[in-house]
Amino acid sequence: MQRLVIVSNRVPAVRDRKQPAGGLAVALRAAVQDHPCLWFGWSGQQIGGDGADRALGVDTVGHVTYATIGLTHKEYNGFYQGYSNAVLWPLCHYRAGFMNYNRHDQQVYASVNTLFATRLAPMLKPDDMVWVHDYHLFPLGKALRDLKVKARIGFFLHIPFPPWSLMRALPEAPALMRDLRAYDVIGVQTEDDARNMNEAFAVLGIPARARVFPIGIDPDSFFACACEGQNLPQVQRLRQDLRGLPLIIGVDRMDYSKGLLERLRGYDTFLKRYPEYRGKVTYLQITPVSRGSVPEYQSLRAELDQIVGHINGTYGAFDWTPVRYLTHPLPRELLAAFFQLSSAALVTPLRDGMNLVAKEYVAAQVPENPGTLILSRFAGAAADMEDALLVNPHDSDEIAAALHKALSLSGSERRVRWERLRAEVWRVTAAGWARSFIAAMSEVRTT
Ligand code: GDG
Repeated sequence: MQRLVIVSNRVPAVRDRKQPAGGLAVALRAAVQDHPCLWFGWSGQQIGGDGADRALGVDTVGHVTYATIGLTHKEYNGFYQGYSNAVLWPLCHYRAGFMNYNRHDQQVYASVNTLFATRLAPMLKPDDMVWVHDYHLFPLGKALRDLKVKARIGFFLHIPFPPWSLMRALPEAPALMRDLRAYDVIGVQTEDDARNMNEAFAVLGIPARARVFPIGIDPDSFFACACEGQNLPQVQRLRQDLRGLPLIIGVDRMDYSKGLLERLRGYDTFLKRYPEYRGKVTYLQITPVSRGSVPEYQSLRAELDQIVGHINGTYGAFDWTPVRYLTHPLPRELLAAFFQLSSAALVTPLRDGMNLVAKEYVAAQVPENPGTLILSRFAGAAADMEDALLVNPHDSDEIAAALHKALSLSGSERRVRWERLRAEVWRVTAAGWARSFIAAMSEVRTT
């Protein structure tokens, strides 16, 4: 059995290695169960000094070996906060105006990729399948090839890939595209992303390489989690509090790509335009703070605080809070149970590679009384979830109208929409995603 080597910026924290907490770790669980596996990446720790004597942390759980290194403060700032999160992230989410570009951070980004390659290469065997994840590591494949690594190397981009006319705002874009030639397989989330990336390759005279591998969730385990969670005391308290009135839910990292301000404006418009819902509906927005030291994220938080205060101050009553707004994460089981309790979910990113919350919301519903998904047309998930109420997340009137529709649909209309969405969420799963990417890597001939 060939070994799978996963490389991602973050590696599941030690406490999560038996039961991964979420995101990438959950999606890859199926893959790591089928193969002996080495998982390499950043430990999440910042280390002092210049990193010359940094240690490799090694920990084995079952048949997965986790190997991690720390990053110096300079590397953390330039590679992670700087070039990855303040240049590549906004650009790939079509927000070139939010780019905070400087050459120093770009050099640190390149050097951390070289560092990853230098520490990983000695651990690799020629018949390994190396699977590199996401925008932090665009040049890693090339850095590994420079070190004469012969193993198969694949790359999956979790976030969108913009059109070349936008991507070329990045001074290194042509070099980045050329570096991608080092990968044997390149995967993206949607047809749009593949077309954009392949057009960029074409401009540079590089053969089209990007293929579509949409990511999914583990819907059976998420549904089980949502059902088990119904017995949690917090869920029972929320249910009592609601007194049978509908709950609308939103769950997103605090990120400008998620369309949170626009969504709250949509809810504001909803309460303005449909006053009969005042006091008759509650919106719960769970928004764990993320990347809190990047300036754009700090100003987003201030604006969110302001608009939530505005809505609650304008429409609230002594016994009714229109928006319940949390900025800390909740346990997965509670989240899943809250999804099941909600009549509608607002998933309205301005851009999103896929958006797993949309799929989790569908997976959590019970067939007798499913809730309604309101989904942005600009989430990758929208490509295969046309039975959601699709909205333009910039249009607060459309969000308001969708909320009104979601809360007025008959039981049979909700069930018809949900059953089609359900089929889709069970068709494209995390396990299937991992299996098809690994199958594509296995098909590559090695010399
Ligand atoms: C990137 C791409 C792509 C959120 N709050 C809590 C919590 N979460 C969980 C959700 C979901 C995950 O985090 C978020 O996944 P998304 O897909 O929605 O978004 P990103 O984090 O931006 O992920 C995205 C994804 O990669 C996979 O390829 O779909 O487009 O941007 O699972 O439930 N989990 C817990 N508490 C919270 O408060 N436990």
